[in-house]
Amino acid sequence: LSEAETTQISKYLSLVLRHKPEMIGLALDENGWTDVPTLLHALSRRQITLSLADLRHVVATNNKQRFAFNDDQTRIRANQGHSVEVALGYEEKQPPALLYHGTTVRYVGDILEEGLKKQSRHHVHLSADEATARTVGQRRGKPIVLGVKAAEMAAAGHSFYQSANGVWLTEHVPPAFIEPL
Ligand code: HQG
Repeated sequence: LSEAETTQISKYLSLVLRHKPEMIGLALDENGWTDVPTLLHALSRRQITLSLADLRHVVATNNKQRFAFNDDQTRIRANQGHSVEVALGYEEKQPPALLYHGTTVRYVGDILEEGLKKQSRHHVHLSADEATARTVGQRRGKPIVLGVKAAEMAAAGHSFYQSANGVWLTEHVPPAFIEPL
C-alpha cells in the first residue's frame, strides 16, 4: 500500500467503525468490535480489496493509533471518536485531588452557573495537568483553565474514568466543584 492509499483506507475505516457501519452492512457489538474477516469481505464487495496484512499495516502505522485489534486479532474497533453508542470499557478510577479543564473565557460564566456539561461527547474531558488543559482551551479562543476538585467529587459519589491515552472523564461537574485558578 502507498502512503496515500493507507491514509485513504484509514479515513474510510474511521467512517465505518465510528459512525456508519451499516453503510457497508456491518454491525458493531456493544463494545465497538467487528469481525475482521467480515470487514474485509464487506470492503471487497465495495471494490476495496485489502489483505489481512494490508489491514495490519493500516492499523500499525496510524499516526493517532485510531484502531485496535483484540488479542487474537480476529476483531477490530476504533479506539475513540464514535458517534454511535458504544461502551469502550473505561475502568472507573480514583482521580487525583485536582484535575483541570481548559476552555475559553466566553464560556466561563455559563460553566460557573450550570457546571461542566458533556455537550456532544460521551463525557466531560478533564486533564491531569494545567498545560494540557490550556492547549485544549486554546482550540476555542482565549484559553482559561479551571480547577476541578475531583477527589471531593469522587467522595460525593461521582464516577471518574481514564481513557487509554490518559484523558480523565466524568458525566457532569457541578459548579460547587469548580474553582477558577
Ligand atoms: C464547553 C480533543 C458552556 C467546554 C481535545 C468546551 C480534548 C460549556 C466545549 C477533547 C459548558 C465542549 C475534549 C457549559 C462545557 N456552558 N460551555 N455549561 N460546559 N462547556 O470539544 O473539553 O481531538 O466537546 O468547556 O484534545 O474542549 O477529539 O470538549 O469548550 O481532549 O481526540 O463546551 O477533544 O481531543 O467542547 O475537548 P468539546 P473539550 P480529540
